[in-house]
Amino acid sequence: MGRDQLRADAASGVDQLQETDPALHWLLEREQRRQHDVLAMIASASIADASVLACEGSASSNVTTEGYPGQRFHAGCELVDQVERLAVERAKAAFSASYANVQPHSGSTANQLVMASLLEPGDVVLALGLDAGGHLTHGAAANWSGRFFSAVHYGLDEHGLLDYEQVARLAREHRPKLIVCGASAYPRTIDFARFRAIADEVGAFLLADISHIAGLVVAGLHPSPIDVAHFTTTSTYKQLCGPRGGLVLMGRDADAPAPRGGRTLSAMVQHAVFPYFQGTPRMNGVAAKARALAQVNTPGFRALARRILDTAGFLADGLAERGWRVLTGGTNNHMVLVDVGVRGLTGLVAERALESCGIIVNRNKIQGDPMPPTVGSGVRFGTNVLAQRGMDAEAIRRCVELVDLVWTSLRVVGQRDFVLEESVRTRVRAEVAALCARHPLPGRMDAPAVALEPAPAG
Ligand code: DSN
Repeated sequence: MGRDQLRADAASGVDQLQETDPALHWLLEREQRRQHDVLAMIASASIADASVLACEGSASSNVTTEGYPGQRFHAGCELVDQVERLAVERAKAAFSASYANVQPHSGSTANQLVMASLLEPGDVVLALGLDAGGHLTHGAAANWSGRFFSAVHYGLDEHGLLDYEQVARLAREHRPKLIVCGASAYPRTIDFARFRAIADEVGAFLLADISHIAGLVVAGLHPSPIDVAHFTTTSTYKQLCGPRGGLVLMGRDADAPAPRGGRTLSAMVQHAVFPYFQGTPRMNGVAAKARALAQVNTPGFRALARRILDTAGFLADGLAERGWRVLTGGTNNHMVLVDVGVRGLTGLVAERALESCGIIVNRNKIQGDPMPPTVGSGVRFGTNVLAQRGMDAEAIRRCVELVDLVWTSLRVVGQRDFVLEESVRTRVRAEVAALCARHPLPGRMDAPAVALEPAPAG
């Protein structure tokens, strides 16, 4: 088998798909083109480059195994063992962590396995409420975590900022076994040290879910929770430009004792991933994580993270200048939250109108929102992909103008529908296409990463 088997198989796979399943090929091809042609501002998304996607599509997908490198339950794992070791080392290096587990299938799974191994059913969990920007897996009523644990939720103050006084008060009152910090819709810096002080005061563990801000953390543009929280979880596809998947990371508490079983906390997590929660890992996903984790450890990624932050600032300022109510008055991360309800729109109408013009955002509940979650009064913007496109202040100013043009041109019909003149739609679509063409998606994230181990032969 030649050295270029990976490339040959990938190319012949696409040819085969096109020949034998043209309907599916057409859909996938169109999806790829769609991503090139729209202005995507989904805060929880980024673009995995071709090298990450090549790992995802590699033959390591065919390896069935269980367990960890050197301790598998199937033969034939010599090479995927090295892949997983590489991913673990790169995760530890990227986050300056002393422990990393790269097998979780998603960020949600990472949260579940930490919570379910640490807690007993009915234990109290204190976390940010869903309406205030928290995540489903942080004890929301609609989620498994809200059913199995007794969830108490903290919220935001009158300025839309995390209310640490309330966190402390609720912690003293309810004595949670676990406090969760981290958010899905919060545009400001999270004070992990303050959360840890509260957790220590009441004898709780602290879990920091940094799925949204992991890239900023790696780049040193947001404080890191690794040595502050007992556990840090993240998904790998949001700001790490990696594949669908999750990580559990630990710092100085990795060797602290777990509440039961005579294990350390890191051994507890290791056991929780396998055999407690997951069986066979997705070795192609682990390979893709290894690739993405190498990319984030480069100057190119740090420059991208800086651009993510800068573009979010431009976006927030631009929207505010045009009279849109930007929650908290701005942003310190990649996210901009806008209350569109105060100007007579719903989140759903605002989202759909933009989508009809090739601008992709998502509606969001905001504090005190009278609308149901399927409608919402807010819109959440994120700048990961705009930054990956290399957009500067001028390009972001154009994005703001287009968003403003769509929102101020539409006529709202109830909570869900709207009328937008075809001439506006056509004009915005053309300008979106021109912007996307001027700022194409990156074919690759950065220069080739330095391999940690083992050195590739030859
Ligand atoms: N947690 C969801 C979000 O923030 O959009 C999906 O990852």
